[in-house]
Amino acid sequence: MVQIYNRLETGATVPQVLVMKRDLALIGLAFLWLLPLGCPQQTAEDACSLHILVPGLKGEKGDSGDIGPPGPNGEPGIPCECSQLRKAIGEMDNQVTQLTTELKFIKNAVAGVRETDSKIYLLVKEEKRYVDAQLSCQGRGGTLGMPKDEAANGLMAAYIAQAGLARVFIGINDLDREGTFVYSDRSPMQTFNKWRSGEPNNAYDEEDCVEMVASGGWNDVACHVTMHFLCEFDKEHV
Ligand code: GN1
Ligand code: CA
Ligand code: CA
Repeated sequence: MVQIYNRLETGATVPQVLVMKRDLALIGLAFLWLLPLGCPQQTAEDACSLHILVPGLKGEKGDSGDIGPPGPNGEPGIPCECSQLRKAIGEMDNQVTQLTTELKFIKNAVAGVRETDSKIYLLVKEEKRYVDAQLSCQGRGGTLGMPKDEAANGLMAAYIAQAGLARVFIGINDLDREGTFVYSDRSPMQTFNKWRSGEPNNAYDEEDCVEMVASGGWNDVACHVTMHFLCEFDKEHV
C-alpha cells in the first residue's frame, strides 16, 4: 500500500489522511463558532434553514420617480340627445313612484306595518305589561308609538281598528310625576292630545300608563295590565 506523506510547518511528516482529518475538524470548529454570530436569537437549525429558504426582510421604500409626460387626447364624445334623455329620466321617475307605492303595499301586506315619510309603525299582537311592551319595541330598535299630531294619531287609530283590536298600549305615561304625562322618549306632551272625555282620571289612584282605543282616543290605565301594543320606528335609524 502506498502511503502519502505531508510535510508540516514543523518539518515533520505525517500521512495525508491525518492532515485531511485535521482540516475537516478545523472547518467544523470554525462553523460552530460562526453560527451564533449569524443567528443570535434562535437555534442554528431554526433560523438559518429559514433564512436560506425564504427571502429576507424588505428594505425601505425609495423616493418616487419624476412625473411622466401627459397622456394622449381622448376620443371625441357622442353628441347629447337631450330630449331623448329627458324622456327616459321622466319615465324612470314614474317607475320609481310606482315601485315606491308597490313596496309600501308589500310592506303593509307582508310585514303588516304602516308608514309615513319619516316613521314606521308596527302593531305587536303579544299581550304585555307597559314596561315589557316598551322593552320589546326598544329591542326591535324603536319605542312605543308616540302620537304627536293628528296625522300620526289617525294612522295609529286606523291601524288598530283594521286589526280588529279594541285597545293597545302607546308610549305615553305619568310614571315619574302624577298628572304630568310625557312621551316614551321623555319629551313633554305639547298642546296636541286625544284624551277621551273624563280622562286622564288616574282611576283607583293607579293609572300611570296610556292606551289608545280603536277610535283614536286616549285613556290612562294601570301599567300592570297586559295588552297588545304599537311600536314606532324612525326611518333614519332603521
Ligand atoms: C275603566 O274599571 P272602570 O270602568 O272603573 C278604565 C279606566 C277608565 C274608566 C272610564 C282598567 O275603569 O281607566 O278611566 O273605565 N280602567 C281600565 O270610565 O280600563
Ligand atoms: Ca297617573
Ligand atoms: Ca283612566
